Amino acid sequence: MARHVFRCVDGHTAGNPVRLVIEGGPELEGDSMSARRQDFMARYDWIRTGLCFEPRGHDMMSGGFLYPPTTPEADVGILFIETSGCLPMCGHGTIGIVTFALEHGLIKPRTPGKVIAEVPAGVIELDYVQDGARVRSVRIRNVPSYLAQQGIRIDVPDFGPLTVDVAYGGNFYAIIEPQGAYTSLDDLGAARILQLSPVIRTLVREAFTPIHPLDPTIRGVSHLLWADRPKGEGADGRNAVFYGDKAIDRSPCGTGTSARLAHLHATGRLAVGQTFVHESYIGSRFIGRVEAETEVGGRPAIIPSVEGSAIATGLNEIWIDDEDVFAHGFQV
Ligand code: PYC
Repeated sequence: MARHVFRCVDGHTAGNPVRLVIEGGPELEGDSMSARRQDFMARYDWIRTGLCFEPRGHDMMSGGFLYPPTTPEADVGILFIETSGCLPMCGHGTIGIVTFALEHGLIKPRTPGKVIAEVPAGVIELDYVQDGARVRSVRIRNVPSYLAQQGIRIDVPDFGPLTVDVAYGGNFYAIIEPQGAYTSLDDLGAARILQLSPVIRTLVREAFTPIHPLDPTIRGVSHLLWADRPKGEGADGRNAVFYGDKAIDRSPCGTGTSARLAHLHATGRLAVGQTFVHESYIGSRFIGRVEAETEVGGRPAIIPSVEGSAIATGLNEIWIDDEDVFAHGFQV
């Protein structure tokens, strides 16, 4: 019998789960976090499904592992896992992982208040505010984000036509703004979002395959962002981000917010220096900002930043036992 033991700090960022594995992660091969992501997917995906799917996880489960970075400028390397796969970048995950790692002394930043992290999508800078043992907030200066395609027309059965844009913020997002049969998130409701989103994602995938110009392993629309007008006071926009097969992000989604900032900037609706307070489906918030203009592979892009906070909910020792018929998890 083999029992694989994973010691984790569990918690959440703005309501969405973060499971940071602090012991038990596999050794990975590769000379970058992107190459290690490929190695993890090829040899250890059972760890992701075992930790994220039922019975140890649930539809929204998300988390990651810490690794020594492969580049000397970084303090830490991060590998993300989620029900939808092994993401190039995860914003709510980064905020949670860095918060819990700092609180447990697992990252030793060279400059207090700053962490440089190498993630599969690139190198990101994080500013954090610590108050005693608690990390109060983390601001991610994210990878260059850009509008990849505008005006993709699809016809959604039992719903009607939609025109969607695709933007990159660490993952590729199909962004759906209110139009036609989509009047607002509240009119649509969670059950209908979960029913329509996989159908829409398939239609968008049939129409367009984005490929990152600098890292072709990052390709394809993985997530949907239903954009909406703000609901709460002081917010600038609201969203429901769909991922995996059945998840609506409980946080405003860090990479989704980055993609949305790039989308709004590219369409002349958000200037450099402007902030954008983004509300999640449950009303939690991230503060986004367009930090600078840049380019990626010759395309106009922005550097977005996203600020939020996370809280640990407990330590969790999780066993994956080879004799368990559900060792690698299941989805219904
Ligand atoms: O915060 O970037 C994010 C994210 C991706 C998927 C779920 N959350």
